Amino acid sequence: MKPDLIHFPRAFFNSAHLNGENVLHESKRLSELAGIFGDNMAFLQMDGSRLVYEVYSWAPVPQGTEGGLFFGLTHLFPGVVGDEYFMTKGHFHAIENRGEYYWCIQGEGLLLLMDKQRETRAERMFPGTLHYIPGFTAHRVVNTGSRVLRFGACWPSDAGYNYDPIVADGFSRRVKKIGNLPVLTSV
Ligand code: PAN
Ligand code: ZN
Repeated sequence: MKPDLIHFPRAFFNSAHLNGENVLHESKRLSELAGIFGDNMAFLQMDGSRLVYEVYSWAPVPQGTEGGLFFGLTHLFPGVVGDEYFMTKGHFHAIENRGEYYWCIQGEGLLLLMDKQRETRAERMFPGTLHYIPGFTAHRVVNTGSRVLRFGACWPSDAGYNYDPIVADGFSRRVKKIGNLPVLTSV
């Protein structure tokens, strides 16, 4: 007998969930984001166990495989540290020329994109927006709304992460809540 050629799917995705074999779940709490926000006094007064974001990522091939793709779903919670909105840590890719797609599923925010010359621009995110992140570009998402911001991502399986330049120097712009509105400020 021939083996069955019709397989059950290996992963499942909808706007709020990503499940399947080899789906990793990571939680990022405030205490793990020390040094990322501008107002350290405000940071130290907050509960470090507060959840800032969760990432589900599906690795159908081993990390580092050339030619494969990874898929992710991030839930970024609303909040501020001082007057700065909650945001992801942000990174360049370890193989710097690797690009990525993000798309917004729920909520509202800004995608910060910083090139190697530290020029930062932002793209508005709201349900249905699709964002192409070119290589050599650090990327960070900021939740400027009052609901959970959910976004999808797809990136090469050999891209990796380089957080070091962000931990050392941050982005060249911050997103602050000023008069209840998001403002892109220079640092
Ligand atoms: C995303 C991010 C995810 C969390 O999957 O890793 O949104 O952001 P940080 O990694 O900056 O904490 C991605 O960009 N992968 O390449
Ligand atoms: Zn990335």
